[in-house]
Amino acid sequence: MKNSIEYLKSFYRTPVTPESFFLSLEGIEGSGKSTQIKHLEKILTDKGYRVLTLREPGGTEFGEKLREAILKSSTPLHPLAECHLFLASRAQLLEEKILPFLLVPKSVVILDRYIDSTMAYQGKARHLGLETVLELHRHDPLNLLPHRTYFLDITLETSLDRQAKRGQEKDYFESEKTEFYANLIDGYKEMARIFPERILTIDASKTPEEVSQVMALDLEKILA
Ligand code: T5A
Repeated sequence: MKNSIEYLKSFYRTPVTPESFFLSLEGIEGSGKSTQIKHLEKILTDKGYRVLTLREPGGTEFGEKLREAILKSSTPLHPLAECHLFLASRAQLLEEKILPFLLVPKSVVILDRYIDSTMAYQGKARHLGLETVLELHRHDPLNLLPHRTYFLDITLETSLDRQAKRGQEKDYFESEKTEFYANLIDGYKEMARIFPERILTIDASKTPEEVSQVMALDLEKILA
C-alpha cells in the first residue's frame, strides 16, 4: 500500500509560478475554515497580494449547480457517483479560475476544501480507498497540489457543539453517524502522514486568534 501511494504521489505537482501561492484549508464541519480564511485574506492583502478565495464544491457556475445537487440530494448517492461529482466541480474550478489566477504576479488562491476532503470523505469515510481517489486525481489538471494545506483538527464533539450553536439545518453530510466522522478524522490524519511536507495540522479547538497566529507564523515561511 505504501509503495503504491508513493508511486501515485509521483504524478502530482505544485504550481511553479514565481511569487504566486496556492493554499487550502481542510477539516470536518465547524473546524473554522471560513473563520480562518477571513484572517488569511487580511494578512495577505496587507502584504500586497491579490487574493482569490474559492470554495469546494462550487466556485464556478457549473460547480455551484453540482454543489446544490450533492448537498441537497434527498437520495443517498453511490460513493463513486459522489466522488465523480466533486471531481467534476474541481476540474472546472482549476481550469476556469485557479490556474489563470496563479499566472497573475503576487497572487494567492485560498481554497476552502480541496483534494484532501475527497480523500477523507469519499476515500476513507465512504470506503472508496485512498489509493482509488489518488488514482482518480493523477491526470492534469486534477494533479495540482497546493503549496500549503492547513488541516484544522477538532474532535467530533467540538464539531457538534459548534454546529448546534450555529443552529442551521443539517445538510447531506452533517446527518452522518459517528462512525463516518471517526473515519473522516482518521482519513485527514492519514493524509497528513502521506503529505507531511504540504499539510500542517493545527489544533483548531483553540480560540480563533490562537489558530490564526499559528497560520500567520507558518505563512511567513511559505511566502519567504
Ligand atoms: N465534501 C467536500 C466532500 O465530501 N468531498 C469533497 O471533495 C469536498 C470538496 C461541503 C461538504 O462537502 C463535503 C464536505 C462537506 O460536508 P460546506 O457547507 O462547504 O459543505 O461545509 P463546511 O466546509 O464543513 O463548512 P462549515 O461552515 O461547517 O465549516 P467551517 O467553515 O470549517 O467552519 P466556520 O468557520 O463556519 O465555523 C463554524 C462555527 O464555529 C465557530 C464559528 O463562529 C461558527 O459559528 N468557530 C469557532 N468557535 C470557537 N473556537 C474557534 N476556534 C472557532 N472557529 C470557528
